[in-house]
Amino acid sequence: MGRFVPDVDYRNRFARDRAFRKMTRVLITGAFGQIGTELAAALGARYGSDNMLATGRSLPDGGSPEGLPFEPLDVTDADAVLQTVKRHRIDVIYHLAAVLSARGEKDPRMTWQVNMDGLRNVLEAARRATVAQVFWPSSIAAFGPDTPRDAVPQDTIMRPTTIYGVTKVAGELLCDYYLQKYGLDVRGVRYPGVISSAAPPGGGTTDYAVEMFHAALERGRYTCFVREDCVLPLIYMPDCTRAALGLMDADTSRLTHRNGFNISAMTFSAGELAAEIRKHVPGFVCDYAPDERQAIADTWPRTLDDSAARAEWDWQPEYDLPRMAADMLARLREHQRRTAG
Ligand code: AKB
Repeated sequence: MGRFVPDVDYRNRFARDRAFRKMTRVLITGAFGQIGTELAAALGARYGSDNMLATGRSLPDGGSPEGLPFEPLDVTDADAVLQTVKRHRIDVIYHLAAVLSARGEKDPRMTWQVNMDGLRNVLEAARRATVAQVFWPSSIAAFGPDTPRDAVPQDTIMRPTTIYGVTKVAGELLCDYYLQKYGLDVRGVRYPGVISSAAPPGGGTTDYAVEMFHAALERGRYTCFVREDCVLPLIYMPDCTRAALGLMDADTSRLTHRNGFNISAMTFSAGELAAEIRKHVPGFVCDYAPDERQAIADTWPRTLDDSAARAEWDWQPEYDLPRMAADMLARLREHQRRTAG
């Protein structure tokens, strides 16, 4: 029997029809990571908790986000990935399990296994189990020192110098390959550094932008591992979630690209972030002691041209630096109050 390839009608119905979505079964890998924690909650609200399967290597102390059904899953185990997708009759996969840039430099082999073998296992399982859609995030780390630093075009030189960046470029190409060869509807954006309140990042170069908030509230002081004038593109978690859902909902007929969409939200230096936090936390002191992560940051863009995402699926960020900082601090203070009380 021929393979079922979801056609345009299926995808459009899937994207627009709420009742149809409630019959959609969604798998998320890396469900307890920085992006996964909040994206899993948003997906649970959208598709219904019973239709979700949150996976990760183990259940964190706080339990599954929003109490979503959980199963352990090692994405480097191809058979386990395929069996999980088949057993749960998964329709859509959000594949977020990954090793980030700074940690990746400490163990390139493991980074390749998790990021590349993991992606291939997910795409292959999706193809074999006729999954309708896959979301896989790329990153600004896919660019390198030969890329223009400002207004980076959608299609440009991509020669990253970190193993994480190499897996992001290769991953974008692999996703396009599965689309062209097998008709697998796999979509993705190049995320800037993500700022989140619910779950911390781990092992990234842009982690300072989250650590600074926590340190400001807990100690009133932070030693930042990039320079005061280090400028990088960043995005706040609610925009990060909206980007994933917006692209997955996009009408296929409008998409010229499918993977590796540049998305832009905010750009600021570490010093500008510290100054913004100081408006809410008077007396906050930020010192700067750049380490090896500065060298990674120096190879990444400052600003991105995201006109393709705006034109093809109406991408529009909602948070700038002042709005993000106010919301982030309010959420962290609320969390502090709840855990103290
Ligand atoms: C990292 O710093 O490694 C990530 C990223 C920009 O992809 N946050």
